[in-house]
Amino acid sequence: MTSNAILKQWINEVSELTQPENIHWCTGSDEENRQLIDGMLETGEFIELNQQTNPGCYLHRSDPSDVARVEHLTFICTSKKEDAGPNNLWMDPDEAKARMRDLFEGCMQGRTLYVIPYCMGPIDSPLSRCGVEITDSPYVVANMRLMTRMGSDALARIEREGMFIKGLHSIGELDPERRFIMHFPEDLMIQSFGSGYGGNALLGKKCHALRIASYQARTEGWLAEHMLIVGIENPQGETHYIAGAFPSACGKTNLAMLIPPAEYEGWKVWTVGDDICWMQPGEDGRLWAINPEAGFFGVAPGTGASTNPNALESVKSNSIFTNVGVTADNQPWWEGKDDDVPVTDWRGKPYDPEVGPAAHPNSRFTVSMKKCPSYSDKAEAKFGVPISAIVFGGRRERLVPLVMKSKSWEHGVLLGASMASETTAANIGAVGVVRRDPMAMKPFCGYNFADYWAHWLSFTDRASNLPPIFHVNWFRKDGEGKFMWPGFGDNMRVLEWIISHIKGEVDSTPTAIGGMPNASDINTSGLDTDDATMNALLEVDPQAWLDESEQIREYLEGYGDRLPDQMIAELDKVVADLKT
Ligand code: GTP
Ligand code: SPV
Ligand code: MN
Repeated sequence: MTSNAILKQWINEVSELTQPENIHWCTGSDEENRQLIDGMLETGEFIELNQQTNPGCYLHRSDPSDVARVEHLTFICTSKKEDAGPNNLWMDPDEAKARMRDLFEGCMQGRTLYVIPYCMGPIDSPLSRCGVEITDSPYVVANMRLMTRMGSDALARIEREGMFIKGLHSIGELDPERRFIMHFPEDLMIQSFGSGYGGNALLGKKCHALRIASYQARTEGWLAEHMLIVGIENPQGETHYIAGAFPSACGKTNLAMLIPPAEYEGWKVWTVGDDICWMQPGEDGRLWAINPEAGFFGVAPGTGASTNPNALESVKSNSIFTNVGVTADNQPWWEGKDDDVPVTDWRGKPYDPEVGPAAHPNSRFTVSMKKCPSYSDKAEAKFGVPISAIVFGGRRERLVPLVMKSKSWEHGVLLGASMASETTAANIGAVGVVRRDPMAMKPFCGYNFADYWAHWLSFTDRASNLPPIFHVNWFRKDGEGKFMWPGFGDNMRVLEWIISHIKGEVDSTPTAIGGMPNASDINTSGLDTDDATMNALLEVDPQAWLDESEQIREYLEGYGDRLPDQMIAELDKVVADLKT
């Protein structure tokens, strides 16, 4: 139990409403985890994988209708609709609470109510924030144990500080018609019903660490972002930390743990975070960042020895796999893993390539960050790491160059706000459709994007030594639909250019849309990418950018009077330059 009266009272209220058979306060101990796993093996929620080859690894098959986030059922419930903005679905808080009350009523009968105290960020960091998730899903408990600092230490901090986010979750009947993910930022509260999957159910992740945290960050003067944090150490032992925002399933995990190409002897890559970054100005005027998470909930398909060997190594043991296929000797398998042959698909049916892939495109692994060979112990640093550069990027087949540098912080904010990307399987809905995804936060910003951009712009007054902002695109395709840039570990070549540029070792050529590298300054030795391809990857087509700028303008104007004037002023400058 707990000495915190508010927590005690809330648990009582929720258990009266949901009527669970038992209440279990999670401590996070190994013994507790063992018991949870044994229970799930009995109910079939966990399937044991080959314990010789994959010790401590289990497979979970989610309901086939419950395989990704549900943006169309995710709401921001602020008292004023305008505060949620055109970027969010909104519902009146009273109406939302009444609806959720109906859904939660009696929903835990015959089930155990788990109380999960958790801390987002290092347990002793002043930048960290705590929450309590109530759930009736042992799968959620097992995942939260890997993804957050969960259990007794977090509860002790909550009791010390008296502050926590209230997250209430039930899988309900997993009925897509009775599924809602509601956020009440004014009450620091989350309510999620009817899904057991990822961002819908692990409430510390997108619901707390992005939607609620971004709302808090705005009033408190910091940033909660959908960003990886990676440290690049050169052979002289100097490390630069880069924060990168790419939309869901667009390469954050891969970039966070890349292995540099053979040409980069003596360079090291350190993984601080792969999905979420909380940043705030330090006394030195730089932005300092922590990763609020403790684990990876990574996309499985495409994770292989040539693309992401560090991820592959991380998930050899003590990992949860959700919706992957299985081989004849009971090992987890997904498209892009290796040459093994799956016998069972993610639904548990005999694998038939005619029917579909073995692994669901949004199948995932869950594993503690500490298992990653490139894990940085700076992930536990109380004040985080200083950020040398911010990188935005999307999945764009055409137009957007491999890399460019913003002209100023304000122009960088425009670059972030203008981001667009092809949609992916991380959300239920159409895949491959280009949509605006500012700062990779379209599904995750807990308030009006216009106010969010104003908040970003305000950092020129908050921090004297802001990092430069870059934009990258690993996903350009040629006429035959093939990726023009090798990507993955070779993205190191672009990161090296970014760092050299920050250090003043290489120049960029100013263009209307930003500073472009000289092709010869990007190290391509050992690559078979020819000069023509490099030039195409770095080319700026003024007419196409004028068209793009018009679409950006139309999008930004959709935010009406609340849009900061500076955004249009920056865009006007780009357009004027494009015309000359
Ligand atoms: P979320 O966890 O959904 O936020 O995704 P993420 O941004 O961490 O994406 P992740 O690194 O898991 O990559 C998603 C997919 O993109 C995987 O199938 C990768 O194999 C693929 N991918 C990642 N980086 C690259 C790259 O540089 N080039 C290409 N072509 N594909 C990439
Ligand atoms: C994303 O969709 O951006 C993810 C996976 O990182 S989820 O946890 O489902 O949000
Ligand atoms: Mn993500």
